[in-house]
Amino acid sequence: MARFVVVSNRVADPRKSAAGGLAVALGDALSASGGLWFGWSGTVVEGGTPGEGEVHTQHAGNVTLVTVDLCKEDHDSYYLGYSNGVLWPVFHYRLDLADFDAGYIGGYRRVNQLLARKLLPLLLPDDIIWVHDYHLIPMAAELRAMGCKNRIGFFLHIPLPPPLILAAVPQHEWLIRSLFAYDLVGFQSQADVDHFARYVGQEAGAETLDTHQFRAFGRKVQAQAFPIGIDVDEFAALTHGKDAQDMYQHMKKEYSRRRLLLGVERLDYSKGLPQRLKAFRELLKNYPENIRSATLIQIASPSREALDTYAGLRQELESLCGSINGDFGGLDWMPVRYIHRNVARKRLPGLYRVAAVALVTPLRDGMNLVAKEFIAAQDPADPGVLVLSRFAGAAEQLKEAILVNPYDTHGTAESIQLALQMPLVERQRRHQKLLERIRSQDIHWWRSSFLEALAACSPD
Ligand code: GDG
Repeated sequence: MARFVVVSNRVADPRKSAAGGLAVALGDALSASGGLWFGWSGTVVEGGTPGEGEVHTQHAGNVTLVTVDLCKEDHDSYYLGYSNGVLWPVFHYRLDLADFDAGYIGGYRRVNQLLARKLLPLLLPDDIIWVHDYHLIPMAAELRAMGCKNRIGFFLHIPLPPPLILAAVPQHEWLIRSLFAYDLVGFQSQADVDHFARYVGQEAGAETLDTHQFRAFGRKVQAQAFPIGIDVDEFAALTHGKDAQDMYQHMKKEYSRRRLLLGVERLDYSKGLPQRLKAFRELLKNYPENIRSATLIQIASPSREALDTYAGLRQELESLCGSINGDFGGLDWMPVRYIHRNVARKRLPGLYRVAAVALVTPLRDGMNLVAKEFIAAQDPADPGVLVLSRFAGAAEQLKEAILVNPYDTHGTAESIQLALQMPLVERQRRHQKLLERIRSQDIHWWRSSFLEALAACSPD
């Protein structure tokens, strides 16, 4: 059995329960073959040399975790600058928020080269390599330039925008050319694959060899959708665990006379939080029967706080929550409970289960795992309702959710009202279908279908 190597910006210790479904699923695959997980250590070295970084090795069972430190200059240009100041906003269709500083690309290339240089000597000839996400798009090209002949796959966790949006990135051609150094490129949704196909057709004159295969830049690549899932059984077990049960009982008692609406995400502008709060305000205005009877709990866990756009968003949210609570709240009830903190993973399912409605309304999202976690945590006998943005990758699969356009404040408020009023039989019918869907394409399916497709790729 070939050894499995995962390369991602951050490396998680798969033995830690806080690691989350993706880390556990990759960890399972790594343990099965004995493998290597490689990436940035998370350490930023003040005053270090650009393009250099100390390597750390740890062993977790038969999995080796190898991480590399970054100096401040590399971290700022590779991580804050190019990855999260250019690629994240543009790939989420937010050209207005991109910071096209010409200096960032140098750091992005330098760190990809550094990581490739440190990884190369650790590789065995038969290793199968799986690279993750937008931080590392040129990783295979860098490895190939150093002589690596291994099979290499890539998965993009965020959306790929349409060609005319992608073309706003000054290095768009170089980025897409870099993808052709992989054997297999996986996307979250069919829409992303369609954007890739259109881009390579229009901008690179690619020849489509079959539904999934494209030839351009003198190389062949396979591009396919592999919608990421969750570990449904693990999440259901977590739901019945002590921490989640305690949370459930506590919230059930505290909100015995109210219906709970719930939002859970990293505080990120892709998640549509201001739009959601405005829709909730519209709900209270148009359907005053919800005053005193519906409460929105919004968890917005801190994320990328070193970037100005995130600090601005935080202020906007605090001000919106304040104005809704001021306009509609009373001494005995506040409409919004906004929590800018991380909630322990073991407690989250209890919160999902107590909610009558989950609001998952990103403006754009690669997949959105919160939508799937909410479904997995429900009581099938009395399930809550999922209100889901049509712009989340998950909307391609989760057709039985109430799909909304988050830019349409009035329409979203109407849909939330519909969700609050939905009869039990209809809730059960929808939940059953949704559960079937997240079960049939869970995280294990995602991992094995990607790896099978990668193993089946014919050498170029
Ligand atoms: C990227 C793509 C794609 C959130 N708040 C807390 C917390 N979370 C957990 C959720 C969920 C995860 O974080 C978020 O996953 P999402 O998929 O919703 O979003 P991103 O972080 O943007 O992830 C996305 C994903 O990659 C996978 O490919 O679906 O489209 O953007 O698991 O539960 N967890 C804890 N406390 C919190 O406060 N413990």
